[in-house]
Amino acid sequence: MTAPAHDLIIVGAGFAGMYTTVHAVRSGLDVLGLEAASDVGGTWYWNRYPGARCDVESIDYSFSFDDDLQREWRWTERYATQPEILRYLNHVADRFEVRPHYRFSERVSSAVWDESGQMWNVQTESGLETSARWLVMATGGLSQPQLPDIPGRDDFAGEVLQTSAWPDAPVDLRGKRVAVIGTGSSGVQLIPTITDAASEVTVYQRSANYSVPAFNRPIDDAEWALQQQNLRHRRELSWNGAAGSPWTTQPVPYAEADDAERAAIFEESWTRGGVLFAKAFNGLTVDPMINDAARAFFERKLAEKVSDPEVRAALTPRDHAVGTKRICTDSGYYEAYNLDHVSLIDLRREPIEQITADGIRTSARLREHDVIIYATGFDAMTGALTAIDIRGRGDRSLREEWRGFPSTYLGVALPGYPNLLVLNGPGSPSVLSNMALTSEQQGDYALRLIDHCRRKGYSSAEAMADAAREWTAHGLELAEKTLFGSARSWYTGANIAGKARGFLPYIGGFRTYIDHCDKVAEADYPGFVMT
Ligand code: N01
Repeated sequence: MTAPAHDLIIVGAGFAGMYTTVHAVRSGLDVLGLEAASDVGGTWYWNRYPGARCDVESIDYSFSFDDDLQREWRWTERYATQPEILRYLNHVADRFEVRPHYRFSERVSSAVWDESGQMWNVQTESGLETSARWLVMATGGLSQPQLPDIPGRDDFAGEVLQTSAWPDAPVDLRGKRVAVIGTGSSGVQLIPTITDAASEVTVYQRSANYSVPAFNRPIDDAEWALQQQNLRHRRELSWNGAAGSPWTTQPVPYAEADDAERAAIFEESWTRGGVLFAKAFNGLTVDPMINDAARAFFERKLAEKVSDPEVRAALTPRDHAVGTKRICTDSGYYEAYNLDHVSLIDLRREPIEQITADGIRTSARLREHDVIIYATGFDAMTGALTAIDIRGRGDRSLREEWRGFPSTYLGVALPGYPNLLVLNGPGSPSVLSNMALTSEQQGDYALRLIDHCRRKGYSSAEAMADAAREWTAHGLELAEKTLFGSARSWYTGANIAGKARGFLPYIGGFRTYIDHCDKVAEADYPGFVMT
């Protein structure tokens, strides 16, 4: 029987992959990391578009495992820009000697379980073949870009850009007529940053989104000192919270507040910035009455920002409740539409029919462009895994199985795929939480399971189908009690034609999820078969 080349292969060098690599090496495992990009960074490597920033505060969106790192890395803004986060991840890679364990520019194409050898045989697009007892997929929830299937897409003769694969070299938009397709978080962040350079910006919007200003600001020395002083407490709140950040919903129940109090709480939550608006009242994404009040508040804010009533009407979300698609976090998004050279095309009234060599033809007319920017999102949560030909026990294909809704145990383990551990996978809190901390929890959990098997002399661990079915049903049941399912969002697979529908992340809260995971580990892993 051939022995595996490594104890562990980790795919991906973003937050989760890097964390797991550092700790796997510390625990004495022989680790090979494989990363499609030419360097570390994951999401922050690829999404280099102007305006890209995190919508979780920098002090929270950073690793918590090393006190010296937390003290010594000085964030400069409340919400860090993509270049700053990428610098941070490079610093982490240097500081903890991550790179020597990775092979970069290696995109994994297949992973096949070898039953007799109890190992995964892994191949990359470049032809690299290797193997390991354990395979950890740290491939990210928003890493498989999705380009719309518009007739003539490849006929455009001008420049084509994609927010999720933005070039490293500077892009010069000066004097150009730029089209942007997509108004999710990426489009909303990008659009106000290109209006100075471009001679025309035409935004093609299919659905209006809720966007709340970031209220970003530099962190001065006094604020930094205070953050450092409170860091331990802040981290405790984050680890014990529902979304991996110290923020909680406002304490006053909606039903007990009068109109003036409600208005004040909405205002306060608005100025917290971005996604935190959804935390105005407990139950905001559950109770349609509270949600309607949030919507009315939002619409009043929009009216203050956008002067043209027709544009304002088009920018008003009509098809989903507040917070059921991720709220965008912007800096000057709506205000951009007050500029004469920025126009909004409402695709609900005027759908795109074709892309031609010269531009974009809608049902109304052809508009000529020099550049088209796609900000059209991702095949979220499952796309990066189904892009790889993963074959489990008996040659079963993950890609085929996940044509249906993905069944996972704790979001981490998949029945039929022994020794394959997914970090931030469907059925884990992932994108509903602070990914810096979920990555630590997920990496620790994977390594704890591996350690358990090694100590007990097991060569494989596999989730039982019943355990996965129950966990998945539990997640879906929790989601059904909320308003989330009503939105056509990437959370539910609705943004991808033909994708099975259902709420993909675990919505029961970060702390509750950790407790579930710990309970399973402490009871010696019921729901797993170990051999
Ligand atoms: O992608 P999206 P994203 N014709 O799927 C439109 C995180 N993130 O990259 O809504 C025309 O949200 C689509 O329209 P519709 C964050 O979690 C965070 O912007 O499907 N339009 C939508 O407007 C976020 O939620 C930050 O009707 C088409 C847009 O493209 C997630 O990543 C920044 C179309 C896609 O929006 C994804 O955000 C960036 C078509 N054929 C990303 N197909 C921060 O702020 C799609 N669209 C931290």
